[in-house]
Amino acid sequence: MTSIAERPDATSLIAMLRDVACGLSRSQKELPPKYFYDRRGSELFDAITRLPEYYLTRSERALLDCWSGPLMSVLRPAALVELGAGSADKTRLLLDAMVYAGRAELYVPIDVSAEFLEEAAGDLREEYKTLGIEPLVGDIADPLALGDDLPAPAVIAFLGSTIGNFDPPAAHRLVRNVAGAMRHGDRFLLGADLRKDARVIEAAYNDRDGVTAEFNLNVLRVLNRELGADFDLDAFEHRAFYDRTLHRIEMHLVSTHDQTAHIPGVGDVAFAGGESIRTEISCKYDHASLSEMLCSAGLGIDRWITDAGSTYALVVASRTHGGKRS
Ligand code: SAH
Ligand code: AVI
Repeated sequence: MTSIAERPDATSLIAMLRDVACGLSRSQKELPPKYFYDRRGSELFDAITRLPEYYLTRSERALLDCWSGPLMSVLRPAALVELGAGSADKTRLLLDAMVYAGRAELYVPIDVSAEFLEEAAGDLREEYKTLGIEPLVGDIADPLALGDDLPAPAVIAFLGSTIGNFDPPAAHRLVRNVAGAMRHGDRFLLGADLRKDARVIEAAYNDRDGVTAEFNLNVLRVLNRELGADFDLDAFEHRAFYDRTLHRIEMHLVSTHDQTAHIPGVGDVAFAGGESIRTEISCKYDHASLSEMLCSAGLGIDRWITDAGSTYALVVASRTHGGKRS
């Protein structure tokens, strides 16, 4: 991970080229969801969070509204590290409570969306003058490189149900990385969307205004701009459905007819009519599946907080044995 000023553009382009070549050569073509989030993709995601159908953000915000104060007054963290921070909008509830609790020194938002992160960090510096704000650009799937000088104790937050965008092995790896970076006294704060009526979930990813469809197509716009690809955005359609067995939404871009897209450095990629690219999964959890994942990473659940309808969960976890540094 790097500070914003030193982000490695050439390196990330090579990584993108590799991910795209690899993903589009599979029998089910795939693209990693992290490539949605250029500036426009991050803005579209923020628009999604305000849609009536997209209950996730509202549910998490309601929980944070109630629980940020009580949690922060007990944990009294000196640092808050946030994975996939985005606009850090809901994070302000945590930051306010953390400052009020009296020990706050540092906020470290981590995100792949460099430009958006830089702007969010600038706004936060204006709003929280007494707090250090040190954004890091990086892939949260990589091992967490938190400095030895990170003030203790720290809360590592992973909000928005972004854990759901990682398949189970990758989610397990990510949580193990978090656990590996935690010291005695640090806490992991995870927000996760819970399993529920499939119709409610499907509606959240098929909004009437087509914002999610635009967000989905944005990944092709990113490939066209960054890699010089020639995807015809009018020739792909948004599709999102809930897989009741795997407990996950799958988001696809479906080719409307036989076509070929050219990606310099990758070559020609042929699509049959009706063939799709899977652009995102969004896994939904329950208490058993979350505690199994946390437990296998050496974390135990301290608090399980959910709303009356069990729509969404906030989980506070800590290391069951020791920590990186006491
Ligand atoms: N936490 C915010 C934003 C969620 S959107 C909220 O709860 O509303 C997901 C965020 O994670 C985006 O800002 C996106 O850029 C970031 N993100 C997605 N995949 C990532 C990855 N692999 N590494 C780092 N950031 C990632
Ligand atoms: C960021 N992530 C948790 C969102 C989700 O719900 O999986 C991304 C998203 N995709 C479509 N709508 C929102």
